[in-house]
Amino acid sequence: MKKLILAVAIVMLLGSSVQANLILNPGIEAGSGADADNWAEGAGITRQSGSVHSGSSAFNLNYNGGAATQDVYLTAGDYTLGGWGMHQLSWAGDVGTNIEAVGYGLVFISPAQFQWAYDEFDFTVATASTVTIRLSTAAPYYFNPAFADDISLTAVPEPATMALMSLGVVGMLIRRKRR
Ligand SMILES: [Ca+2]
Repeated sequence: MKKLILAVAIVMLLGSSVQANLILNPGIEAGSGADADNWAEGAGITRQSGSVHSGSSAFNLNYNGGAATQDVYLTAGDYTLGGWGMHQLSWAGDVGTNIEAVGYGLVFISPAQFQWAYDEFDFTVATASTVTIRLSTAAPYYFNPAFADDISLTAVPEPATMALMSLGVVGMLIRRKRR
């Protein structure tokens, strides 16, 4: 029974390692002043501490159409890109945060004023390549910036891989019992 619990723990550990976040500095915590580590900031984009989803820093994406970007090398497969967005405009619907995998799609987050909201989308990379993750303000209005925090890019574990890993662990257990 102990071995079975161990086996389940191993499979869960392997599964979670497959789903590790591929974004560096995903919570915009690391950096120096307005400059966030691992991200390239366009004009007016700042790492700031006035409005955050978690921790002590997040991106202010400003209102001038600029963006914060990070390039990630992805092998072929399915991925989920998500994150948290917030904006300061008193009406929703046409202002918010774009979280984009350039060339693959984006999710537009437009909650009520000052409310943080999470959203995500799935995309498929056909051949291994470098993909640019881009955070920007949608339909910017003067002095009504949008914000972004806690960006997450994870590989979607293939059911076949998970099944094979489980079978392998069960096989090891059966062999041990026979000895
Ligand atoms: Ca943060």
